Amino acid sequence: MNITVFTIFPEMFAGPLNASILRRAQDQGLLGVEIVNFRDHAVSKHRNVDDEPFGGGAGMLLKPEPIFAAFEAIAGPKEDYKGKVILMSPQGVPFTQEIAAGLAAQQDLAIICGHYEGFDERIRRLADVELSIGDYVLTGGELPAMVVIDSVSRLIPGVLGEEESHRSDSFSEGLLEHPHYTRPREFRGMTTPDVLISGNHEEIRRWRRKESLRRTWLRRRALLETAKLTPEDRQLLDEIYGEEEGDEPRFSR
Ligand code: 4F9
Repeated sequence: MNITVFTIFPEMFAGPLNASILRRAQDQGLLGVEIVNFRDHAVSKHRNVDDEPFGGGAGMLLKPEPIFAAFEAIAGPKEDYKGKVILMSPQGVPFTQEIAAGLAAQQDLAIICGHYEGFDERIRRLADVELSIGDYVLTGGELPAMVVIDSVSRLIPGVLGEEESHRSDSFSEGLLEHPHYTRPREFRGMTTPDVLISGNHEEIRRWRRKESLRRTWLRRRALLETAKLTPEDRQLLDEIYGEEEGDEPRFSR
């Protein structure tokens, strides 16, 4: 996959792209990332990328020309671009694992990062999809773009190793993960559940599924309404309702 990012802060991307799995994916030729500074495509004398809003008001807005010029110089006319163009914005569709999986099937992605107090409305015409990573305001779309790059890249076949990819992730099943334990078996008086030491793989599987359901019930109840639940899951949930009776959800929304 090739990802082209349009930003006025290219230096922000160096850290995340040069560590760990994303670095390895690029070295293996599975992922290519091109960071384009759209200030380089500004034509005005001072290479302005922002201007005052028509109608007045505080703050500056990103101008359309540098972003359109940068996109067309790198990717060609929008009509001919084969990939998906993503605009990071707090007004976008909430980004989910399902959207990440859809994007991972693309050969090319372009990501436009807004900055400052906002952007000219006409910039939206370049985008196929506008994505938000959550309901908080950031200084710009750069960190959200890196979140999208990270979550999409790890879904490209071959990017995760055997071991890494066999883990069932939180959300890919629509549930939170069960608790995990490693050595030492006892740490500062805190013990590991006996079932995990038992060697009984069927009991371990059932315990993990139940604790995954319990975590989801206690922390993110709404996820259970959309999760794919088997008859066994419903039975496990009945046990959990009994065990957790009267408990207010901890960390729930
Ligand atoms: C973008 C916040 C995507 C959340 C961009 C300020 C943003 C954002 N998700 N906030 N610029």
